[in-house]
Amino acid sequence: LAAFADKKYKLASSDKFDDYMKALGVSFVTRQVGNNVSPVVHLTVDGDKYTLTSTSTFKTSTISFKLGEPFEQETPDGRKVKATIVLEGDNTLVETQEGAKTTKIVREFSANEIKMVLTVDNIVCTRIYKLQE
Ligand code: DKA
Repeated sequence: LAAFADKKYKLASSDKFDDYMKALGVSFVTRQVGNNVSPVVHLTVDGDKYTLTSTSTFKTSTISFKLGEPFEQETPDGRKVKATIVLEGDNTLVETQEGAKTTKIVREFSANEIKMVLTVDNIVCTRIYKLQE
């Protein structure tokens, strides 16, 4: 995963994100903002410590974690969840968020993009972040 660190990826496409947010009870106003911002994602790796930062005009949110170690996360819309992130293969981070609902967030890194797949209930949302040149 270190190969993808220190690069910036910007949201380029998003499918079913409004449905995903609705299923999580995100308010109308916050959904409008969420639907209209293109965050920039940035990963840093320091030994066994990973930091994922998402920056947008709405909010900057940062999570720091070690693989497989549960941590408290506040989502950009303000939910507090218990999260665990594991590495699958050598380029995919799989996050489980436990809160009022359980959410799975898969981030697959490749040379040109991060493919993010977010699942809650029966809703599968796909967001593609493209490498910023
Ligand atoms: C992303 O990082 C999406 C993360 C999902 C956050 C839940 C809802 C946020 C509402 C603004 O691309």
